[in-house]
Amino acid sequence: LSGEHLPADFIWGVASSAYQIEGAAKDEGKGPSIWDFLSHRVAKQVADNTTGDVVASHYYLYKQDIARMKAVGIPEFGFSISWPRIFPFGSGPINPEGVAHYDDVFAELVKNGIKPSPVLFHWDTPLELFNSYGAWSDAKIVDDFFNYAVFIIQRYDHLVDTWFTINEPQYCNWQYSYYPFGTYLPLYNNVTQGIKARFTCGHYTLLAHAKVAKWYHEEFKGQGKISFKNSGNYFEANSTAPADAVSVQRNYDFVLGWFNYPVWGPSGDYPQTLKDTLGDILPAFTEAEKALVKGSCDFFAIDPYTGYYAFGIPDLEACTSNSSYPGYPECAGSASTAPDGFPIGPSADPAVSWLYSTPVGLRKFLNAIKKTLFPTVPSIMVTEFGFAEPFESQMPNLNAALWDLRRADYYQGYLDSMLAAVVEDGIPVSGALGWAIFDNFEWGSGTNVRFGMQYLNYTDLTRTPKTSLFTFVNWFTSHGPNMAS
Ligand code: GCO
Repeated sequence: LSGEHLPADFIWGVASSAYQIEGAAKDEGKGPSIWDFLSHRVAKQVADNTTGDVVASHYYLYKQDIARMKAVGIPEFGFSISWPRIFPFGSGPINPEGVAHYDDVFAELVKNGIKPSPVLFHWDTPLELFNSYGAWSDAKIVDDFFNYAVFIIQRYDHLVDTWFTINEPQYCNWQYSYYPFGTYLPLYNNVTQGIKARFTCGHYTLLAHAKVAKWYHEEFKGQGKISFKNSGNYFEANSTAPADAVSVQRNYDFVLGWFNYPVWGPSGDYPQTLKDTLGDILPAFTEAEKALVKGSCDFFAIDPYTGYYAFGIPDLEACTSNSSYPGYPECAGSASTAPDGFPIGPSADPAVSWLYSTPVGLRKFLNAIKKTLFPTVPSIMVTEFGFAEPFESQMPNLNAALWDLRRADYYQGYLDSMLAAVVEDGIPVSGALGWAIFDNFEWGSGTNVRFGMQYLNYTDLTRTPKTSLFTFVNWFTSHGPNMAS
């Protein structure tokens, strides 16, 4: 494959999200998000008690970050727009400082020849929407999200080829609306209520996405493509036992089918597995809603994050394909976690862990998506992939961290695997965004977990390129379409 190249219109670059890199959490008119609330709660909601208050201060340092991307030749930057920076209360008055900020970010990217691929929502739900009506648990969120999305798209679409409405709806009721039980926002103290909250959140998330997508294509007639980013596992039967094949399909139904069968399937409805298993816990689409959701994505986007990903709801789904596993068919398996606290799998599932999966797992996953799960998708974009070196925050000195050879090896292997899927298997992969351009706030794991291709000093905010940044960029130099080979 050494001389092989990706298609001429292949998109490559890096991905990020507002709350994880911007900082300036209370500055320049920004309203609070649910994550400002979560990360500041007294009970340790974040493993190392860090918050998104400062992180990389990308809000103030974006010009230098963009200059660095330009300097190494990165052609595309995936970033999310902070909804509460634009609408501090989620709806109603607009914050002019927030708008001016993103005007400048887009202008700086364009000036440096870097394509923006914005995500409208990456989990930082405006806290006011949560306080006033429960955010994603209520149909009102569909119109509030539409109002926000229309404002942003009308303002920036002329600069954008690729829009994302929602980041990883699979985490509904996990990361961006509320925690059903346990440590975060214990709104629900029983499994059924928690599950109902999760699938209600998912329902309104899908409708919110679809309403924007329909408007984008049919009214606004936008010139770009639009989709949402999935997070999901590659699942593989652990044996030839028929029960394992059934279990693998159930896993896919609960992780990817949940949102993508309505979009890419024949009916605009949820998979039968979910309807049979969940009963009236799963909201029902009206016929009009099915028509809205069906076909509402222009391409399939996947973050092949296959760390510990069982939903932990033992009585609802066989989330392991290992029928010989003592816990079968329950999900409840304890994820193993790395020394930095990041779940790394394998847990109850033989699912290939994102962190320690062999790169061939990505090739198999891309084949499964296109050849088995959603054959009608015209193309697939890998919208996040990366490696959290479990020992990086414990390194004795900066140089030890900069030699991130396992992350470099990870990118080399995954990119080769992706190329093989394109060149040898004919899978229509349209892009790849590495996670992440520099270390940042990893949600419940805090800043102790480092995914960056640049090392971030959280005290003086300096960014220092790691070995993996050059491995990542050089790979595209020899295989990519955007740079002379
Ligand atoms: C996710 C989010 C990112 C993560 C990244 C590493 O997949 O959880 O989209 O915000 O930081 O994927 O886990």
